[in-house]
Amino acid sequence: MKLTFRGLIHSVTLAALALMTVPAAGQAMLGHEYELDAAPIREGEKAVIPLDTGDPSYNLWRELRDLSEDPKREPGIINLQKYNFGFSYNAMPTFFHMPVAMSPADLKASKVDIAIIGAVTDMGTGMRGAAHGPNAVRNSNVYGGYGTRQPHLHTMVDPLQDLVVADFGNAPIDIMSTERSVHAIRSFVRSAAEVEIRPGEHVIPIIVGGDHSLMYPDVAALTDVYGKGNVGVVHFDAHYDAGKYMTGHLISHGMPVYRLIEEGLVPGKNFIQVALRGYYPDEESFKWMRKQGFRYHTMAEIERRGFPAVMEDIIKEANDGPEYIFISFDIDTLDPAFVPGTGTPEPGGLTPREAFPIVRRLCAESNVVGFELVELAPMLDPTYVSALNANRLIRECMTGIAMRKKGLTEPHYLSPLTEDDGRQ
Ligand SMILES: [Mn+2]
Repeated sequence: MKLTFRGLIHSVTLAALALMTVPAAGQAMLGHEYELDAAPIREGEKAVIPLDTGDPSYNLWRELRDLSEDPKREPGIINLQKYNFGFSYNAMPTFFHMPVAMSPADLKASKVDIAIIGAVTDMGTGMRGAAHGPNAVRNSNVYGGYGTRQPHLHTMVDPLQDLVVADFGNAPIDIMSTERSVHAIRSFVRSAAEVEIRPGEHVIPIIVGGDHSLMYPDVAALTDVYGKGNVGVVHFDAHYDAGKYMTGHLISHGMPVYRLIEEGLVPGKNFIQVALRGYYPDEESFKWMRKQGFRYHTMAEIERRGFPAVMEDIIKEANDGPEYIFISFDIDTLDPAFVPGTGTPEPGGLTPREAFPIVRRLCAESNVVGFELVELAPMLDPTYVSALNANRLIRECMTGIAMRKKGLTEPHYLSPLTEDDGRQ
């Protein structure tokens, strides 16, 4: 009998099915003579291994160090740099070499506009390594000095001079558990965001992750400050991150969007998703997103219409919703050519020249009260490019925030000095 390729596949499939239905005696041959969930539980053994809440170290990771033992000082940010100027690699590696704040009292006393927070979670992703994102960003200025003006050339605005920016340290994390960490992260982010530096004006937290499970506590913290349902999310990501559950877990880097909607913190209509591509979400999930009122801009739409047109829509939509905006930026939004250092790379993404202006413009042209940069996994990138792009995305955000505080909120403002050479 002549066996076609298709016929061969069919035969193999039938053979596999036959093997799957062989009687118990035949299963030994496959090594499946036992069932994995039927291990005997004998006296003294535990069917489910619980947490030992009586362990004295149970909450050690979230216990704040007693600062009263430190030398007495007035509240305010502390500059750790010794010299007036120095190359980046000679500086203490705080975020952008900015001073540190040890407590909310320091943020308040120094009227800190932006508090940058590290969050070393990576238990919520299959490909670990995002826990090293914060320190990679702290070390991501390789050239250039500190202590001098570094204006953003497109706008000639220097957020590090025009704003008070501080490194607020890292959020408390139980590195064994996403579930245990999220509530502590929420409290930590809230402790910064609730500080009022001028009447009606709060500290803006920028959270550097860490995996995307952070979106849940980060947005929740802002709803604690601004009210449930009052914070919209512009979510840049290759993936929609609205899975309901996986292997019984209700929070991971694939589920924060669903959690925020399920718990009523952010209505679906206040989600704007950008850069979705690859193989997920599936048809049913897209239908669910439409039912929730999501506004989404996939790479398919960007392929058809071009990024500039889509960028205008995103800005309009951000200003056609709740009063407060949070930007959640998964670094896998960028094409893997620019960010190989991430756990779920997806080809065909945005270029830096597309991503930078939309982040800057959202921060200048809409009321952004928080930003997160997540999923940077520097150990997956032996080069410097992933951290460099992460650094620049955060700078674009800070530049936009500085522009807004200076009143430069006109659509797509660029400096007349640098946009062209002045020839008529
Ligand atoms: Mn994500």
